[in-house]
Amino acid sequence: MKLKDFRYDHVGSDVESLKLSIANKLMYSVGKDTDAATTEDWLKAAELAVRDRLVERWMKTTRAAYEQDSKRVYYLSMEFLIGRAFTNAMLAVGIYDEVRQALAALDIDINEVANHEPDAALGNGGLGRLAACFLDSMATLGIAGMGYGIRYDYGMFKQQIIDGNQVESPDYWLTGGNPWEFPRPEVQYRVRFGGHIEKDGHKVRWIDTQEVLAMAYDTIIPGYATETTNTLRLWSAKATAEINLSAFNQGNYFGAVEDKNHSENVSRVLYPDDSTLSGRELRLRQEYFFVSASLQDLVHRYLSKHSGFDKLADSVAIHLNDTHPVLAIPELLRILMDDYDLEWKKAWGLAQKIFSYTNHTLMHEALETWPIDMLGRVLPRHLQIIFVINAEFLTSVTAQFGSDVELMRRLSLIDEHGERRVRMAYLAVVASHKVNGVSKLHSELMKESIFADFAKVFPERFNNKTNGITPRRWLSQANPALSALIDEKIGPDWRSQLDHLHGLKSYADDPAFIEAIRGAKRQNKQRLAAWIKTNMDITVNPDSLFDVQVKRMHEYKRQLLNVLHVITRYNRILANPDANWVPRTVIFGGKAASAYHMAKRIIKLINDVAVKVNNDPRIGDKLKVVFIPNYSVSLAEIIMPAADLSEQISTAGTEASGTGNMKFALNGALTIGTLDGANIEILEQVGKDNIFIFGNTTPQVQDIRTHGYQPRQIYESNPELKLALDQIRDGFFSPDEHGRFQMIFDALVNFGDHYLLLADYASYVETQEAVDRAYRNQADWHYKALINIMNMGIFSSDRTIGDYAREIWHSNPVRL
Ligand code: GL9
Repeated sequence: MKLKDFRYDHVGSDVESLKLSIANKLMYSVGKDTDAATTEDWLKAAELAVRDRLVERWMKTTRAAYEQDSKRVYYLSMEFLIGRAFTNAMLAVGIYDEVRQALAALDIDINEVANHEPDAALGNGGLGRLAACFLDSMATLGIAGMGYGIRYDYGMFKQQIIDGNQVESPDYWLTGGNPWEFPRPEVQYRVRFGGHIEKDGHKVRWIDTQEVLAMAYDTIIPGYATETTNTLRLWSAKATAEINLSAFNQGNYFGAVEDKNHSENVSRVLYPDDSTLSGRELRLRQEYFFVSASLQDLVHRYLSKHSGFDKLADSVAIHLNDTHPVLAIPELLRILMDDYDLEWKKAWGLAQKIFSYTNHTLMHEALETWPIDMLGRVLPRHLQIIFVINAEFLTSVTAQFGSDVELMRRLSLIDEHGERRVRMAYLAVVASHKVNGVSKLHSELMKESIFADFAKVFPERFNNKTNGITPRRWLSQANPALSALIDEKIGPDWRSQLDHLHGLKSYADDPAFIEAIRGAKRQNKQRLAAWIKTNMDITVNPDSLFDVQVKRMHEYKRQLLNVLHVITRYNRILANPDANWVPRTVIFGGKAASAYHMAKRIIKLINDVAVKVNNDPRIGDKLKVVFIPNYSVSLAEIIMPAADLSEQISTAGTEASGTGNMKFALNGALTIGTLDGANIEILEQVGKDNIFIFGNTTPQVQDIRTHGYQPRQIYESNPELKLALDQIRDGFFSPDEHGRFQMIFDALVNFGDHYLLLADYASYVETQEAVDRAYRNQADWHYKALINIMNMGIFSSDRTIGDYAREIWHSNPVRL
């Protein structure tokens, strides 16, 4: 209904209006007096005031997308690692200074309140953070994009370091309420599990199911410097019956709430896994839960504007962020066939036009498969649909390639080795019109390895979309010092046109500008040093080289190689204390999956090495080691701008892309890295003189492996490496428990060193020496930093999303 005289107060964005709004929010929404208001209360009041400035645009975007019948892009992802929203929202609307002044007039420091906002940590690492950057870019580019995911009650666990060990505790991020979300109790869908199927003529009925309700919560996603404002819709599970009344009436209160709690578990907690997934049924249920609600929702939205499904593929694109949402494929087919009576052929034709899929890793453990038994028990109708897809697919392959039993076995959606399992990545490839990798190298390797046979069957499907990062959060918000310098020279437009950074080239020969770049870096290093002092009581020297490796803890990322260099440096300093050492602070951060013992042991080793090095009076400022606990998006915003050196040292061929590598370089850190993932493309942009590349290349790694790699020989023949490894083994860093790191020694020396650390050690240490030499010439170092900054334009997620929109989704911006 359109109300003619519907009026509301348009909220102004000048300091006075904001001040009044904040006061009103504190009073009427938070319900606090200024005397009693805590920092959290002021934060909430300010957030609600800022949120009001988004709502009008949000309505406008939603209305325009509907009226123009814009093609919708649905980004399905199990993870959205958004971080904080407050500062991002103010910068997007362009009211940061006004809010700062309004708060100041109320005697409140904007930084103080902003630092009280909890992170929305609904993701593990790069994959989830990429999804968050993509939402930002879709909104900024005006694409009618909507994210769909799960509203986990508990996000990524909190990491404490106690006695050098990782200790996990739950992250109940919703305790103080979440002002950025709008609960939509009127938007609920039934999601069914279990039961069995029954044939009724040619109709299939799925009956005797258990049900849970999915309720929508909408989060506003502001575009930068545009009115376009999109939605992230997250689903929360609600029991279909509040409590079991008859149990309750019989006095069994706990029994009465048990069922309710059980069914609501499906959205309780994010799986804190990096690639290795414990194949638990709850995870399968989570995946289906959000996919089913999302598909019902988008079909419902489509039908509010159309009758019949002829236009579905023109109106809807569904993107699968990794294999986690792949059940969307059989779910769409089920809805179209069982609920709307479409024929198989028609439904399948639509699906193939609608779905596209991104692969984010080649790691075997991360390629999801589900046992047929489990799938048949939890989702019998979907399993049956998958069998039909497989049969049709294999028939078409036979028609094209003749009957080749081996080929069929390799291509089948069902893995028949041992316990039969469904290969979700294969299902994604067969049903999608486009399949992409996330860097040039990864996209090539994908076609040679996991999808080699599919690349022959569907050569036109495979393509590359190199990842990107949003310059709003990762430069403008995280690094005000550098942003101000850039603004002075080329104006503010780089925030939405990152390639404008090329314009800094005119200042590359201006010593005063290089000196200013150095000053901004120094300021950011002081900011981080202060954080470390306050939170960890460690003093670090801001004039030392900040050498940083922050990312998930994983053997393939080779934090251990970094440790081997630290130990070697320590030994060298002791052997030659009076040499002119470049002082270094080596900073680590990252979480280990809770069941990943080796990764946790590596954390302990880093901390034991830190204790040894930091307390050795002979070392002083020459070397410090810091493990920053609880690495998160908001910590990354402080850490990355402070880095001089960015450690991107994965074994060549293992890191699909990396995105931290881009964030560091954009903030003027030089990379020390292997020719892996997007490092290769960073090298292409900055040139070999402005990056430190070392180690074996992907083909060399393959070669070493096929010719029988002998890490023990390398260990025996390199005295410095041998010393470091022996120290690790013999309790030099763990005098309280000598065998603590035997497993690490064994993995590297006796059990094959799967990630080739020893093969790259010499080259890495040598390249670290080159880093020292370069750092001695500060003017030249910061010149190189500028070359990095200047050439990062291509790594804007706006470029990435522009490519997806043009080449995969075929979507155009909404006109406002
Ligand atoms: C990852 C890759 O490992 C990264 O190299 C890549 O940059 C990102 C985004 O494409 O995806 N794939 C993956 O499973 N994770 C990645 O980071 N893991 C996590 O997100 C924990």
